[in-house]
Amino acid sequence: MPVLHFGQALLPTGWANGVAVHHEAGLITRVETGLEAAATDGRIALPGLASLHSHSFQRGMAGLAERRGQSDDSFWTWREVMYRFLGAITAEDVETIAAFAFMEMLERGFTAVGEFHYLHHQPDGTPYANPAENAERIAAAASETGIALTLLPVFYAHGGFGGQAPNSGQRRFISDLRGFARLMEASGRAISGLPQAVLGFAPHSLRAAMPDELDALVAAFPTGPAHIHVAEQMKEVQDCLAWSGKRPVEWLLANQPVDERWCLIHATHLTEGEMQALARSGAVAGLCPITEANLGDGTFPGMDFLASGGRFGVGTDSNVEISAAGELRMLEYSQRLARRVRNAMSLPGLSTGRLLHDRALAGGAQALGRPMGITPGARADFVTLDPEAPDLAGRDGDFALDSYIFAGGHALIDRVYAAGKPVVDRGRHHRHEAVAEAYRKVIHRLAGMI
Ligand code: NGQ
Ligand code: ZN
Repeated sequence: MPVLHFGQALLPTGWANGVAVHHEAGLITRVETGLEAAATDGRIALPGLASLHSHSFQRGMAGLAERRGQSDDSFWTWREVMYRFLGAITAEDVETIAAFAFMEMLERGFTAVGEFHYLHHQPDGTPYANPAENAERIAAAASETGIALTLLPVFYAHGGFGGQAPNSGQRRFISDLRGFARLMEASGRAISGLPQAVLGFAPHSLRAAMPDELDALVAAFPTGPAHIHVAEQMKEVQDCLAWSGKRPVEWLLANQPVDERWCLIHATHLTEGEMQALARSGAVAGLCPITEANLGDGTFPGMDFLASGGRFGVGTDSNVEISAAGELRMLEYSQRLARRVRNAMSLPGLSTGRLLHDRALAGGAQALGRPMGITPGARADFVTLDPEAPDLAGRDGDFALDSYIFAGGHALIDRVYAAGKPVVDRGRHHRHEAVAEAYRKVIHRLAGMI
């Protein structure tokens, strides 16, 4: 049975020295600790984290929406740019861009992704002959790069609260319940060749799915992860109040069986009562700190949510910047800035990096419906740090983890293993050149479309 040795590793029970991890068919079978230092190569191993929320195609427009328009720019004007960009993307492009985004995730601390996939149809809105055409492309990108895929096909039927008609920018997303059932079936086939892939489903938002449709979806798909965007923007809160008399998270908690299988993406704007009820539900708050900052969404009440026992994970969402350490750092800094304190997402005596990393690992695993961490049964996914990096000189354990998250970032990543195989060495994916070259060609063509 193959075995990997690490000088130090972060296990569910804490840091251990002299670690041997046995694995078979991509899964961890046994973890030994306390081995002689000479048996290991001194590297520090972390469990790979989940990017629990990604729209991989948006990686291709990173940097193209940072120019101020004629009126006040907002999330909604960014969305117009995004719709223009996706108008020109072919199925081949979907695969090329996803491969690049997944490769970067692996190079930067993520070994699993939740792809919130809504780009279902051709640019003019006509369905592909295969409803899972683009889902197959995403699965192929996961296969090429080695990332663990949780595919979340998105149900998107309306353009706004109360069943408003979709606009032309949304025509690639739209299905009714029957079309979505076909899409789910075909998506299951699309990922069937990928070991360890998971299928969930995702109503896009309360804007895009009506109450009776949500009920039908929950009845039709009773198991697996359920994700939804909610309460990201104040306009959404106001529109939801006007439509239903309730705020989005309040409405969802009152009208759907929100429990551990659910992941509420963003959940930025919460009253104290909503925040506590969300924490009690056991659902994961899917925070996307870098994207939320980029889009001007607002600040999630992280400190209070943590104190209430709430579960959270992180996602790279728009993929404007892909970095596991960066997401955790942005989350922490958003709280420091808003509350004017230090070590906000932490507990007395604990390392902040450690708390963020442990909680994001657990929340990400729950939201993606897969065991994660350096423990038997989980995929053999490891992110190792370069012990020679100046930022890590004389540091180990939580000081090394804090130095990675708050100082060196992903530049400290050395080798990354996915399902037991080394896919990144000295910070570079083994397919980096080919994946980047294909991406460069596509982006060159698409950049002219905005
Ligand atoms: C999305 N992204 O589906 O890509 C959304 C924007 C929307 C984020 N919410 C579109 N960050 O919510 O209508
Ligand atoms: Zn999103």
